[in-house]
Amino acid sequence: MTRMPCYFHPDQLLFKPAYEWAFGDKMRHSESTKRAESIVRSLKENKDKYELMKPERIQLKAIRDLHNYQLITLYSTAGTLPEGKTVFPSIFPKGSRDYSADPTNIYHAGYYCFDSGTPLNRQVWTAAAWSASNSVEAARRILKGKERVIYSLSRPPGHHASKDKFGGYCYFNNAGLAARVLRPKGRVMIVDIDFHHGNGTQELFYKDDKVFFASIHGDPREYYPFFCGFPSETGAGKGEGYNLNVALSGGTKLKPYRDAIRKHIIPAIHRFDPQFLILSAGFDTYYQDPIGNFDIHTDDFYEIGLEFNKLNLPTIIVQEGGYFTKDLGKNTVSLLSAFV
Ligand code: SP5
Ligand code: ZN
Repeated sequence: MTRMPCYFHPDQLLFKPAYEWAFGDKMRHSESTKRAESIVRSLKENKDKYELMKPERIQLKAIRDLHNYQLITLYSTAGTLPEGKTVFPSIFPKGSRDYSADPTNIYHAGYYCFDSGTPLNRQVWTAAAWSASNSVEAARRILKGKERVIYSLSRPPGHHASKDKFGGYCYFNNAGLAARVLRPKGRVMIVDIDFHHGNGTQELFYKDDKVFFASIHGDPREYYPFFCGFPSETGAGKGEGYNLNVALSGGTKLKPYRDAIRKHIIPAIHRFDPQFLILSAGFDTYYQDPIGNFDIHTDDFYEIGLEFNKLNLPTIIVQEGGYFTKDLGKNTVSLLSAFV
């Protein structure tokens, strides 16, 4: 039996965001290295099923297929910050004026960002580039057809990042980069099961009829990212009908969650008839998660995984959120085990 390839690079751990600003308070940053460490530990405990591998380092060209040059330049500017210095974007220009920003000036970061929870420091570029390398390598490998399912331990996460903006702990859109690799070879379905709406991924493919984005998440009237993720957002132009949002209230348990997947997402997948599936897998739906507000338990992730494994598509599972670090590894392995 071949084991499931799981991509991860140890230099992803060099990035250690110390704190964040949220709802007016300064707090310990949720997106800690403990997250990846917990997952790596669980994968190693199940060596018979999962094979940890290091990716090739992503080329600038592959990033530029999705993100604009200014955003990339900003991260390399962050790479010149002194050790230990953190910059939080805090000025966010809005409206229709023709602003100009300079990505070589770190204090212009707010132009390329939409929240104050996503710090820049000397290590962010290295970690984000390796995080993206995992999903791109997974996509290239899935095209070879040897394995049907590959896992990308992407950390920092990606689904809030768009072409030209970062935020929500996300710098490069790892799932989007994988989709970009697969798209020339066939229709790509992205299903986002993170607690939060994947606003970045939605934006990237909103006008695209070759990449269908579906997300099931906490109702944005109540939860981050607040201003998008509504069912009325169905795509635009050629992409009209190729975007689907399912918003659920806080406290949702497995049964209504799975019913919503079966009622809304699975039929959309069958209609779209994709050649590839990318699962943006966040685990902040876990009942103990400090940020998410659903009532999903460890064994439930296996049940959720089964819904997608049944489709029998070439599948890339890309790590997104999940902040109850003690159980993150076992929750991840619970989901993955539905695919082995
Ligand atoms: C990838 C991902 O899951 N990003 C989530 C970004 C959420 N940002 C808002 C976090 C608000 C933190 N609130 C902490 C409450 C502690 N009780
Ligand atoms: Zn999330």
